[in-house]
Amino acid sequence: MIAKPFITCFWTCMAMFLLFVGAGAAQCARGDTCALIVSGIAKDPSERAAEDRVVNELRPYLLDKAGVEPNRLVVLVPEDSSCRDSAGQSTADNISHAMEALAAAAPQDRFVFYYIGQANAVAGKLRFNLPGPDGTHEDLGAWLADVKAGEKLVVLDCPCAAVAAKPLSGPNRVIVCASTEKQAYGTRFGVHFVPALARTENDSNHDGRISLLEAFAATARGIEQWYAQRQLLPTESPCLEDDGDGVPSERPWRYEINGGDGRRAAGWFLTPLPGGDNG
Ligand SMILES: [Ca+2]
Ligand SMILES: [Ca+2]
Repeated sequence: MIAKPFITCFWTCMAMFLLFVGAGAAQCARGDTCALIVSGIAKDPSERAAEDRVVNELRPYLLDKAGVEPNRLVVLVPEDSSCRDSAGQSTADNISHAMEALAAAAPQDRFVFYYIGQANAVAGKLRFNLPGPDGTHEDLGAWLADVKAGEKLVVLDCPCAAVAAKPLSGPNRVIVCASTEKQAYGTRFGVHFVPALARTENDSNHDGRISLLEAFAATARGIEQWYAQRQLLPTESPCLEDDGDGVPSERPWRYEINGGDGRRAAGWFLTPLPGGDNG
């Protein structure tokens, strides 16, 4: 008789194998978007539930609205996530494998990395709190360097996120941080940001599409109002870096007046044009 733990382990390994084969088998075609969603450890069940809601909303947005092919989207979550049945486990090793599988994207492609979960800053390094060993922003930087997609969007929906803004910044990159370097509390960024990506009233320049910058601006307003309504001092100040100098701005929507960050995000759309062009 075969022991039950062996059978469980066998099917777990098979599921992981199929996940990564699926991710790697059909690499991005011309002008496509590849995406990796990683949910790290949550500090309590209510934070876990909030993170799962964001993952559960972001995944269909990417598949249905942004036109990401199912085999070009990888979702990794911890064991205690309610999304676990349809996702791999978010260990540093699995993130590395997923990045490798998606790395062969063409220069015309775009890559989206979204981290949501706990993190902390130790000795100037942002540490993503993952099941098993933590990952650092240095690990993420090395993985990103191998991704050949020409445009990269990195969303760090976690405490102390801006610690990673400078080391991860670069040409053709938009780095979205849910918090400044000193803000060490859990973030609510994704709860506002993911719905904002699809909310038509956020099309503030009335061009028929919601840019990354428009969604970011709506998110910053939503977070400010959330704290004001509860008469709480905000513990998170979202900021965005896209001009390559490594210094993020908390008001990137003022780029036409102030210069600096915001211009690239204003031209970044996750939803393709009717003809399929991302431009
Ligand atoms: Ca618009
Ligand atoms: Ca900047």
